[in-house]
Amino acid sequence: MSKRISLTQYLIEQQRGTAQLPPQLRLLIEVVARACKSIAISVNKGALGDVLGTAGSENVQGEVQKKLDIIANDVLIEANEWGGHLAGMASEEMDDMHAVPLHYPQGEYLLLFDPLDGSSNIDVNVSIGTIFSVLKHQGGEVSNDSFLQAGTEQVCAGYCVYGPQTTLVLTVGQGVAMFTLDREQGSFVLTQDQVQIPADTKEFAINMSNMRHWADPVKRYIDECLQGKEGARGKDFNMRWVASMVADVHRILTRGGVFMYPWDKREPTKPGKLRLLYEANPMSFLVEQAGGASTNGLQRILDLQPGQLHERVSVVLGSKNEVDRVTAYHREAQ
Ligand code: AHM
Ligand code: MG
Repeated sequence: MSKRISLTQYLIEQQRGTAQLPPQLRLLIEVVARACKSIAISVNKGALGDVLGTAGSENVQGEVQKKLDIIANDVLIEANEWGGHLAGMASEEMDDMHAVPLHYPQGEYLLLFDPLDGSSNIDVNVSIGTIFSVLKHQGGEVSNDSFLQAGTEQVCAGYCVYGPQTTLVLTVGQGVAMFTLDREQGSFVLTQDQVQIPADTKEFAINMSNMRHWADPVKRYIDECLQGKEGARGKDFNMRWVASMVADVHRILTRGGVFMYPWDKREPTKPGKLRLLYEANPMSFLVEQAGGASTNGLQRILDLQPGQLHERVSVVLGSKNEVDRVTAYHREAQ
């Protein structure tokens, strides 16, 4: 049997190697991974752990919170606040950022997360996940504004998908690595390094029920895919939509594809459904590190300067040639 590399060993090698991963960042990643293991245990218990159903509250975005949204949020906060590696945290489930209590040492990093992405899939036993992004605190008193940094400033991003396997996917800016949770050993084991997304694909992911609300460039792209071999693209396309971004992006990192959650006419003043800081940015960092591309239809997502903590954004990401095509259609329509 080939030698197994644990997440800890991988991170220590990143610390010694060209990445020169700072020890505080290594600690942060290990703590997030530990929190994900704990969340995975709750997810796996399901109805037996009384973790399904709604919590009877709403988050700042007016979305009904599920019990597991809150459990996952609490697990991430409790795991991360005392280690001395963070200055603050921000989450989809909290209106404002959470400062590290003053009786704990203050660190130099900021952690953002969507504690449980794909909430509508929790109760139906379909893959869900945790998404996270790490920034450096630029100094001064930590506030919501401290988190308003472009995605290019991320020093680490990743997600953990709770599916048939629990898989942690990570980048520290040196490519993308995947780790599978060995439940008997209780540790994440490296199962794929230097993940690459093929530049071409025959698979798209979009919520087709919103078709009548889409902008013309999105309609044009999907119409051409649907025309298949007989149409402009000259090939048949397949469609997948899990409704958990984590699961859809995981498929794209594994075998290619294009994922879109575009702006649509349902709520024209909203730029999109997904949130820039803790959904689109970390996923865009991972996708670019794996050779893919990510735009809001016009601009590279990682270049966008956020104006608000819970800002939303239109998302097109995945196989480079398809993302370039969708982006070109938007630019032509301007
Ligand atoms: P959530 O963070 O509240 O779970 O919402 C984000 C999710 C994404 O994971 C997914 O891509 C999208 O919402 C699905 O939306 P829809 O229900 O419109 O298909
Ligand atoms: Mg989400």
